[in-house]
Amino acid sequence: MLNIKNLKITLDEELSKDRNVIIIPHMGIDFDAIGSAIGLSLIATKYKKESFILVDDPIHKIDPGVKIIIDESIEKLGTNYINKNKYLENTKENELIILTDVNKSNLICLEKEDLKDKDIIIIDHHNEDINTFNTEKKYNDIHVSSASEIVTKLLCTLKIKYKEDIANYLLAGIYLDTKRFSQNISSDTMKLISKLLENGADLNKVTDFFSEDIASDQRILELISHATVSSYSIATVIGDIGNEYTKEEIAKAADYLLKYRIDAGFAIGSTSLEDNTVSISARSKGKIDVGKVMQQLGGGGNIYSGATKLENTTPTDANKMLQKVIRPNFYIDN
Ligand SMILES: [Mn+2]
Repeated sequence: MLNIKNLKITLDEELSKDRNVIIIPHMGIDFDAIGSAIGLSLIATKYKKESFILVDDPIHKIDPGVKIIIDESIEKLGTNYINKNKYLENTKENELIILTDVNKSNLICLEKEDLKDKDIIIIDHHNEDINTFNTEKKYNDIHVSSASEIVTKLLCTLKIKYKEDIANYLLAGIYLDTKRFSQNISSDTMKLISKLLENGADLNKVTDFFSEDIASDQRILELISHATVSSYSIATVIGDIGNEYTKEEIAKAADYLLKYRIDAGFAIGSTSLEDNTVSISARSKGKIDVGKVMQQLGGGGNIYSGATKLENTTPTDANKMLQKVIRPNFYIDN
């Protein structure tokens, strides 16, 4: 594994070659993945290399704040984005792949095969497993707060100047992965946050990216308004037929149910109308093992939280299946 100085040397070498750069964040793109990816595309630009950020998440599944950053970066910075099909159509043998905020093939939109002869650099802060790409050019430190922290450090090491927009995106990445600056902060993280602020980052703008989207919040409240409480003090909400929800919305609805005087809450809704996929999220206050309930439906979790995804069904039928497997024996004796 590389240290930051070796990573600088590696980038120096790899970005001096005549090639395009493809920056790959994880699927389910979040603030850290996008912030670090945009920072890396700036680095590629400084080496006069054309770079593309590979994003293949369906637009409606992208967090609204992340979507704002993507749109802003296109408009203000001219950042290039590419989807999976476009990438596969135009891929060139000698291109440089940089994975950021991810190191595993099962968490990106491409197959391991697609990258088998490619030059790959990994910049990450996650555990590795059998799906991790095999490359010498890897900077993966699980003790660092975020990929955005690593890229901020890289910008400092490479003495690359950047504007306030990029400072904001990187700060948003650190903000997310430190749970609003409350976890996993080292003195190095603080120094780099300070650098970002010196470069014009504005915490008000960053927290704005994280604001709830009114439309999405209203959909969750709409879901909640249909809640029914069955026997065993279990609340269930079923999404409108023909309405598509994100997994996060379903999860938030289940979270929300626990505000009420119930033992457990289940939220059910279509997450893909095209594939007839229905997701169920389950939350419990501890009396019911909702992980076990979700296991009965092919999912999993623990006592307090669980989820499953059902194919080829409707929310109504998914609810029937759910009600059948909710039995008193999932109550925990105490
Ligand atoms: Mn991260």
